[in-house]
Amino acid sequence: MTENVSNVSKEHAMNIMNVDYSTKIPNNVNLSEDRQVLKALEGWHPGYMNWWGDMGPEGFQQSLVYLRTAYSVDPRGWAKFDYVKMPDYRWGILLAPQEENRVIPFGEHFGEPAWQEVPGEHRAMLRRLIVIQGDTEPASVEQQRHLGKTAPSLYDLRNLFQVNVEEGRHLWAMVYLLQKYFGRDGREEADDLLRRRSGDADSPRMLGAFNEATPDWLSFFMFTYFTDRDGKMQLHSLAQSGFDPLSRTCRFMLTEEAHHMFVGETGISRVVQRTCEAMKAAGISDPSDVAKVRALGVVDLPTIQKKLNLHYSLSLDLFGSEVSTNAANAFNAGVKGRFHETQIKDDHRLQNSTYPVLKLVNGEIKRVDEPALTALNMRLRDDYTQDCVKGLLRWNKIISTAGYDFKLTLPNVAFHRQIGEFKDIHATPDGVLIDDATWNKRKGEWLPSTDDGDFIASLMIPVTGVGEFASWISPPKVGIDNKPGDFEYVKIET
Ligand code: BYC
Repeated sequence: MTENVSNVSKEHAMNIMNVDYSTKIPNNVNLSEDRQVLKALEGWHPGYMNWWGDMGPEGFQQSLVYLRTAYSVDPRGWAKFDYVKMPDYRWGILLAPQEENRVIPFGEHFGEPAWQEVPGEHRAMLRRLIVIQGDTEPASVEQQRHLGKTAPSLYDLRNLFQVNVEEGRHLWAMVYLLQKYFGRDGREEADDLLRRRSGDADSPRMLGAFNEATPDWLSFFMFTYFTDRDGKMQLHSLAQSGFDPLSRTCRFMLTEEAHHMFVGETGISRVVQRTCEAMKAAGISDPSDVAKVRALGVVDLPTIQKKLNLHYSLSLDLFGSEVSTNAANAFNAGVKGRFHETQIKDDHRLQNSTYPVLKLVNGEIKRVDEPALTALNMRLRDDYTQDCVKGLLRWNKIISTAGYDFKLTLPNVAFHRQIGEFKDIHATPDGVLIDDATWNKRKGEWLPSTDDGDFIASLMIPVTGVGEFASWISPPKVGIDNKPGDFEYVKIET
């Protein structure tokens, strides 16, 4: 009997999860009965399409791309694959199902019912976080818009476009929250999200890393590995939010985000794999012999390390200052929690606890206990670093299996920072403090130089033959949607 009842309710839940495609904007939030928000979103739609036309992927807009589109938010079968022209992609509003009786899992409202509307006293803070989150999504599309022209294969080209359309959808997700819950100023913020531009001198995107260039595919893989992983951590924290619609939105975004990090992790794996194979075939025993390795038409491991140093350090900046009253206030208010908040065994209020923070003390990098509340950015950043290590283990396994004595490593958190404790000093990747002159003399050893960039650029020759791959990257182990190696992921319109 109990089982029957639960089956019925499961089925009911599944129906709710299915996406309504009858309105112009696919959704599972009953937009057809929410005329005001539907109207606001429909009003915003043309501006979005203009933005996509101006700032989305350059070229390929009439090509058929084998894309995955969400049709339900049920984790077991939420997506279907089909050929779609990117401008016809069904961007929409998808929230994870509402959890019955969900309570606020942290902060001073701990244990109170989650909010279905914006609490007045936390309105400004919530709006700010939603706007910052929203701003990163179109920014990444803008940063990646030129990459289609130099894709190393149709498989990679398709993955780039999948990432791009989903970042576009994540922008829709934040715009929905702004338009539904924040009235006129929410609508203005939604318009501004289409106005700012990555790297623009007058109207840049809000966070540092989103104004940097993504000049080549190695950067793209590093970005999707390291910067999208900041996205994962931040979305996890916002998924804990007491503001339930934000929590539900972020929970569904995380399912899409996972593919982006997969693209990064496997992309770097494939570059490393190819380099090792080429070095072996050529009988090169020293992977640091950069000139010899480059002559093979692959990216040498020291240059991969430099790219890693750059993207990891830029991504660390996205966590804000190690000690932050903003973070403490957001936690206290029940607006932004910790990674895996509900699984942490403590009082979820943190009024009396401390957390060790890396700080600069008398010219040395030291751990200092700080109130846990103000140290929340540091804690999330530590969780992030742990999460990053997994990829390094895989890449290093490839290198050691090929018989090379070379290890990719994460640079010290004091290296190349523009935000927080270490922004005013220079440190080597090993965490040794150095003066300005030494930094200026040696930074080319640790960060990609113009020469490194030119070399990588020289490899970025598009490969568009079905089942073919550029010289510097291995084919993937499995295809998308289990397609065979010779699958035409993008039918390029010429
Ligand atoms: N650049 O107390 P502080 C993603 C500002 S990625 C520029 O140190 P707080 C994605 C800060 O705004 C995830 N400014 O830090 C990935 C504040 O300014 P105001 C995006 C910065 O506030 C790939 C001042 O410095 N989501 O989804 O505790 C592809 C002092 O702030 C930066 C989120 O970030 C910076 N790096 O934490 C696509 C979640 N860092 O207010 C998508 C929402 C700090 O004094 N955002 N500042 O003018 C947040 O939770 C927080 O705003 C931050 C900063 C974690 C970003």
